[in-house]
Amino acid sequence: MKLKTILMASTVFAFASAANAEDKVLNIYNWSDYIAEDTIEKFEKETGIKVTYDVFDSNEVLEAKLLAGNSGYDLVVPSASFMARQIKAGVFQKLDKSKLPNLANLDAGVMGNVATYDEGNEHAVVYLWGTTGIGYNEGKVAERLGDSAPTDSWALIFDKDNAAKLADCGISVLDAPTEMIPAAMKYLGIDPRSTDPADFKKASELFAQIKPHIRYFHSSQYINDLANGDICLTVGWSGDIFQARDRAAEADNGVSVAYTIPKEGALSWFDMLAIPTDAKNAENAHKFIDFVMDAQITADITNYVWFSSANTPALKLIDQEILDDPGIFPSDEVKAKLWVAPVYDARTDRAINREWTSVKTGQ
Ligand code: SPD
Repeated sequence: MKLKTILMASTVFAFASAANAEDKVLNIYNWSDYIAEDTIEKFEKETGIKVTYDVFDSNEVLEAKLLAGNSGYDLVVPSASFMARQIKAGVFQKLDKSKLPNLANLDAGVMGNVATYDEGNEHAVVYLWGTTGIGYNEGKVAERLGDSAPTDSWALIFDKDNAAKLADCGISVLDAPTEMIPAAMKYLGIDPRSTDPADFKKASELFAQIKPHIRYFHSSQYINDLANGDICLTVGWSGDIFQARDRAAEADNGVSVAYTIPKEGALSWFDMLAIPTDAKNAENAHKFIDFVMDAQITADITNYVWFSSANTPALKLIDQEILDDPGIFPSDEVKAKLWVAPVYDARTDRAINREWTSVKTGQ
């Protein structure tokens, strides 16, 4: 073989290897504290795909990246109500279900519920679901409000006298307008799914009363703060509060954390695995989706992050303590009081965000 031919052949080979190396990557953008500690490692070992894993703690942040385009992510995890309008904006590609044999593991009822956000479940599958409720430090709340503290009610935070008494031990709320404003509406007896800006206003007026007692608005810091006793009350996501309880128990620091789904009702939500239209590694994203829909992998995730799974065979592999906890797998009676988020159109989204900004800035 002539030297030129050999050189050309080796160049082609080098290019092919480089392309293959590039193909073996996957860029994931997921919620913080939302995966087992060994999930990524196991996936990389099984597939040889190298994962870059970034985290966020707000649907709004994820949405801004997706709508700007070229996020660089191959797999993201929007909540279903946000995903619905992102699908309309053309942000996600349809899934190739022939590459997802483990789809059969997902509960048909839950997939039916999320089909109201994604007709035919064409663009996404359920990752985990949960509720937005109240986490609190049992000792500090009892010290300040006594044994009859309304720990089963939104009154624990939205009653301004209660909030005032708990202010010194620290109150935080999620920085999530489409969750906090409806929770306040529910406490006021207004339909939490209402999209009437006048109802948002009533909720923001209620928040104005307790605002002086709120230490901060943040959607992930509360896990450690609750575990360490640095705050005593938070509105947060179910599994996060249980993680705080777990961290406190591990630290053996005398902090006892509890989670309550208020008796008035609470938001239940579904976080979805979806592939952006401009994903460069969609094939690998499909492999990851199928990997986490494996019963053992998804059970390992729930056993670590304490959020609920919609994977039927995984239920046999989830710790009994988690299955039996009504804060994670609520009874039918409690489920009947949960609401799911409406899809806010651009106008109502602006209105709810405006009220939230006014709550946070006091203007
Ligand atoms: N730490 C993980 C929290 C995941 C919460 N998902 C948010 C759902 C909001 N509707």
